[in-house]
Parts: sequence; structure tokens; C-alpha cells
Amino acid sequence: MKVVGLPAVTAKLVSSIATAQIGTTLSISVLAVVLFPAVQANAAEISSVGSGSTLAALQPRDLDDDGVVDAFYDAAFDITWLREVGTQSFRNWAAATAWAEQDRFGISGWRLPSTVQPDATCSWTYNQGFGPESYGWGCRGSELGHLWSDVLGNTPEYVPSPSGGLIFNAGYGLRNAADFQGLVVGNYWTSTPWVQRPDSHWRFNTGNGFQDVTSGVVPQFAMAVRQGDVASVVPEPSTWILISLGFASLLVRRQLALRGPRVSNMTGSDLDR
Ligand SMILES: [Ca+2]
Repeated sequence: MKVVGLPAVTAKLVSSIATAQIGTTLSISVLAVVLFPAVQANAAEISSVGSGSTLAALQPRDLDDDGVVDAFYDAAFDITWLREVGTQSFRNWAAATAWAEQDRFGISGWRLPSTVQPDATCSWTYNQGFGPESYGWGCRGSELGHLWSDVLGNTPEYVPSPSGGLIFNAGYGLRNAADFQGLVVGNYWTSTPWVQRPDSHWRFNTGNGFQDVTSGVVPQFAMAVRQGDVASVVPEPSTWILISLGFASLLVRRQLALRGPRVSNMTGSDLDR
């Protein structure tokens, strides 16, 4: 893995990744074990930071008409984020997927967010014979990276330096979580498998804006997202009434059909055939 222009800390980090990959039986998931305790330690400390107002880029959606926002529509990516963020629990990838894919408000189609590969916005792209893959800081091609950076306006721990390479960014971190419920500092699962080991998946760290992969057995946080504007699939109350009336009409017609056609007798009264 070729690394150019890295600060000392980053170089050490990436060196760990490279060493793990050279070890053949290990993977970038080793990095998760190294970073995980520190990330968890920060979660409680920073969880209250950035409960800012909903940004214009996130359109609130009240899915059960109770006056409380349940989701946010992001028109730029044409996706709807569930406001509830994994109840702050850590789940392995399978459990996180099951949590994300639950029906909510009578609506199916929820899932974990996805990661695009390669992603030119990331700090690094490498090719180990599986095609170009992108990781590191600044990734905004993925749904989580786009939300964290472009929509919420958070910045990663390292940013491009005018003189080349990367430079430490003192203002990094989860400074704005908008009105999401439970969005804290931590690693968040995506649905996208790592091409080199399909049992590992890409993830995004909301604490420092770092994208990498980890083994599916390592517990992470999770967000749920759905393609399109969820408001377009939520029937309006008037629509529910029309649907109910239509259903009732069908029941009546079915009952009449079961009784069969009616004929008249000589007196003009109806008789069943
Ligand atoms: Ca609601």
C-alpha cells in the first residue's frame, strides 16, 4: 500500500493496516480492535454535542401524523434517514442489518446506508488486485459520508494541506448531529461488503470522519435509511378513507355475487334464484 504525504499519526495508522493485510490472515479489521475502545470512551463525552436544528438539506417527515418528526429526507441523495439512530446500541453487522431492515410506520424498504467504491473524495485509494478501493478521511461519496460532511457540515480529523498531503484539523468531530436521536461518536455500519473479504463491511466513524472496513462480528452503531422520499409512500388520511371505502364496496359486491342474481315473480317481489 503506497501512502504519500501522511502526518506521523496517520502514517502509523495506515502502517498498521498495511501490516495487517500483509499478514494475509488478518485484515483492516485489526484496526477496529485498536480504535474501538477509544471511540467508545468518547461516545458519552460528545453525545450531547451538536444537537443543532434540522438543516435545510434535511426535510422533516412526520410519518404517523402525530406532530413529531420521524425521518429526514435528503433530496441531494434522494434518501430518507430514520431519525432514530440505533438506540445507541452496538450490533454486529448481521444484527445491525436486521435492525435497519425492520418495517417502520407500516413502511418497508429501510436498510443500512451504502458505501460507493471507489470514492475519489477519500484521502486515499489503493488497488490490491480487486480494483480501486477508497478509504480514509474526507469520503463524501457514501451516504454516511455525505450526511456527516455535506449535510451536517462536520469536518474530518485530517484535511488536505495547501502544500500537499494532509494536515491536522483542530475543528474536527461530530459538531452537528442535527435533530437525529442518538447520533453519537462511533463507528457506523454500511451495507457494502469489502470486496477482499465479503464477511467484512465498510464503516464510517462519526468522531473523526474516517472510512474503513471491519469484520462483521465487531459491534458497531447503525443508522437506517430508505431510498427516495418516504413521504411519497405514506398515504394521506383522505387516501386511507378512499381505500377503506373501496374495500367496503368490494365486500358488499362480493356478498351480492355469492347470493347470485335475483329474479322477479309474478307479484313483482324479488326471489332468489
Ligand atoms: Ca411522528
